[in-house]
Amino acid sequence: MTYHILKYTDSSLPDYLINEVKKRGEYSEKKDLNADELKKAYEKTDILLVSGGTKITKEVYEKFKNVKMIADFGVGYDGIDVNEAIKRNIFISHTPNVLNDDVANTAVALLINVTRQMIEAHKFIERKDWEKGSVMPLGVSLTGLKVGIAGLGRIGKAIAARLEAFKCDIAYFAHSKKDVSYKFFTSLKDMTSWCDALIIAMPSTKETFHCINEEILEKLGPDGFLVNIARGALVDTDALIKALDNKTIAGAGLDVFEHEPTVPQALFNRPNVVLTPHIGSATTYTRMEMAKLVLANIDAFIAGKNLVTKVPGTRDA
Ligand code: 8YV
Repeated sequence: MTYHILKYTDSSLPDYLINEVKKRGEYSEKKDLNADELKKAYEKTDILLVSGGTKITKEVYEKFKNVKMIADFGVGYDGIDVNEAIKRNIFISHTPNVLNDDVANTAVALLINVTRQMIEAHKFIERKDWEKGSVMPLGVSLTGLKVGIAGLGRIGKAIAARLEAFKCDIAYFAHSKKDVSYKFFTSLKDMTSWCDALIIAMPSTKETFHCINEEILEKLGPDGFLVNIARGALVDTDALIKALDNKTIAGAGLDVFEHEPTVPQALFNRPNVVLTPHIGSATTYTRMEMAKLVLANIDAFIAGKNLVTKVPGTRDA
């Protein structure tokens, strides 16, 4: 049988992945289809190629009557209505583990950037402030810095492992205690009161929506830094902007935003804010590993085998 595979994300996917997918069936991209072609695609698509954050709601399932598999190029599947997929007996794969290192590296890079004012330091030189005899304000050392990691899953653990090398004092917030020696908090509020830097590494769910709100930012306090490499929806952006305006917190390093690719102008040009465009996993190596895992999952589906990395709770072969 010929499989019909549709790229249903606006994010760019590696050429390698696209070329390999083309060898496995008839491939098209939503953005290239006119209304008529899209209608046909709704009828015949077997496999939807999506990426972290792509919205697959009940209405989308209603349109794609014959979809059998959703292959997510990403670890996060917050945009996918997983329960609806389970009801409809649809396979879903994602790409856990292979991106842990690079996402964790991004978190640490953002933490160093905000605490050591790297972007501001770069601008300081370009403005010739150094030449004119100005002095940069002192930075904050990672040595002994109390870092709270919200969510100690695969990526949270990789972040913690790196922070050990920086001699940080590490804590984590999770629902259950893990087999690690870091301080354990069952309350995000309590951990935030304790820490100097809060790193968000939790999945985005209904329960975690805007969990970083005005109250949490107040607990973080005027010497506290926020780093988010998870999902924009975890942070109440308006509350964050207010906290930055009022110096309620010291600064923020953000790789993810509520309405990507739009980033509120109010976050721009702040010496204590570092912004990156969702590049956590964006290295040649990791994107290739993610591509290979997507293909291994598609191949397992085609061969009628269990997926290699299915989304928890979804069906087996
Ligand atoms: C990717 C991600 O940027 O893994 C995820 O959940 O958000 C990222 O790794 C994304 O899936 C690629 O567009």
